[in-house]
Amino acid sequence: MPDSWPLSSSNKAPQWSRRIPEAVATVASDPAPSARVKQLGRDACFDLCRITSASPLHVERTRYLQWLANGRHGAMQWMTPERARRSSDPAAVLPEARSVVCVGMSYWAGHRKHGGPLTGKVARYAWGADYHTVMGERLERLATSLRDEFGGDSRWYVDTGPIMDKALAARSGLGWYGKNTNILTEKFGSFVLLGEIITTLELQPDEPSQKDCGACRLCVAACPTGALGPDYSIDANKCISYLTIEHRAAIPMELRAAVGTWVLGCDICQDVCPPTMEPHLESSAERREWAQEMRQIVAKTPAEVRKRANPDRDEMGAQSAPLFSNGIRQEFDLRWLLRLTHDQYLETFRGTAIRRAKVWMLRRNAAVALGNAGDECYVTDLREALLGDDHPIVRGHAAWALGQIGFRHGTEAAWEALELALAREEDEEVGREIVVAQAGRATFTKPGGCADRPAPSGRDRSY
Ligand code: B12
Ligand code: SF4
Ligand code: SF4
Repeated sequence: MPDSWPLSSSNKAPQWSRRIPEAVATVASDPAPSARVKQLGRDACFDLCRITSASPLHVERTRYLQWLANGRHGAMQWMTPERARRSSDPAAVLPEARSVVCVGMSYWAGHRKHGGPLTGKVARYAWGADYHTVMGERLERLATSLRDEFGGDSRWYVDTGPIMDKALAARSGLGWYGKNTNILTEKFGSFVLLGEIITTLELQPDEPSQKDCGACRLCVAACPTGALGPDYSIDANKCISYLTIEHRAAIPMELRAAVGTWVLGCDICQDVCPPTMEPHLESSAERREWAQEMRQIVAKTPAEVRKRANPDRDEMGAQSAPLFSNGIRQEFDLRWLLRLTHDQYLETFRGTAIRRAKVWMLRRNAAVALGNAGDECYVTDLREALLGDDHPIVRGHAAWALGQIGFRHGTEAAWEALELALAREEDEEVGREIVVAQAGRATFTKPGGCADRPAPSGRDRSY
């Protein structure tokens, strides 16, 4: 029990809060406990805390089922109609549920510092410690405080179970649905991770936000794979985040060029979002610089967003310091990643959200990024992966990357490596990848190379 109790002059919790049986604890009619709940949310180090009822999310359920029926979930087999039904009803996980306390934690950790062509980019949410752990500890603390002060029963989630984090957050007014399909908040934009406590306490619900994206559709225009529809929906099959983290197979060939040098997740549709970036742009010079960068991204300029002038000025998000207490990993040396061993993987990524991707997937992603970086100096590394990696998908993607480099520069060593590998390769699928990669050779007519030559599958968004 904390020292101060806002409703009681005696600084003690009212006795009724302890005597009320768990399932029927009600504090709804008096708005003060809701205010106290939010205070407890702040005490538990959440940046945002709002309340919604535990009633089912009918509209969202219908949209979710439709989304699944359209196959938008790709190969995320765990996303089933049954799960959609459960996820859209808090009572499915706690039958006596009355309210949901929605929380948000900003994960802004400063502007991205671009390390150059040899590095692969990591999405911001994974720059530090695993948010499931950091937020999980805080949710546990908040749930305990709620039980201690008001009684009741509860369950908490932070992307850890069948519950629609975004839909609940939107209904609580914590933020609103953006066309990039993330929840945008007034203070931190969409760089906010979400969690919630489903509780039997009956609390005064907050109103949803009245905000929306209006006529803006920058994220839709900027997404390099065309994954975002104009109707607030995403096709996960095309999303780089899905392809690099969730997709446990070969990345479709026609999407590889668009993946660029992302090796884990993607932030493009948030980086271009004005309400997301505005809170983090502190001077008019920064705003101008951002606007210029965004114009480049939307125009699909292949150049990396340039390094910012004064990276040290960047600040952490309000309550997110523990996420980054062991340092920030926003990019990886691609050569290192391409050779990543299981031991290195376990050691380097212990306690991070990066572990969601398997070790071979990170090597696969590194191969794609090296192919897209397209520099001849990577041929030796890719050759080694093509001839020696124990995972066929990594070998196949190394072949693709060599084909990209060969096509761009006419690098003889790239063609030789492919030829040698074809003679040795026993896996049929890898053999096919090699043959496709070799096809670029026939169309290469300019020995000596031309760095400006577009990649064969290009950055065309017509797929
Ligand atoms: C599956 C999943 C993914 C999938 C699918 C993404 C998606 N947008 O659903 C993939 C792998 C692609 C993904 C990627 C990312 N994810 Co994710 N992901 C999830 C997860 C586990 C489930 C989401 C889900 O149920 N999707 C299914 C669809 C049907 O749900 P939906 O988007 O809510 O669909 C709604 C809209 O389409 C809307 N809608 C449809 N029509 C209309 C019309 C109007 C007018 C309106 C308003 C709405 C609307 O209604 C639908 C139903 O509510 C959640 C955690 C959770 N348990 O909720 C995290 C979660 C959504 N992810 C998160 C993050 C951080 C990311 C990434 C940013 C990571 C990264 N940088 O790489 C990217 C963002 C990509 C993107 N643009 O969305 C955060 C988002 C936080 C936030 N502020 O919104 C979540 C909430 C995790 C968390 N607890 O913080 N993710
Ligand atoms: S995360 Fe990247 S690929 Fe996915 S929708 Fe956003 S911009 Fe497109
Ligand atoms: S970029 Fe524009 S359309 Fe997309 S989420 Fe942000 S405000 Fe909405």
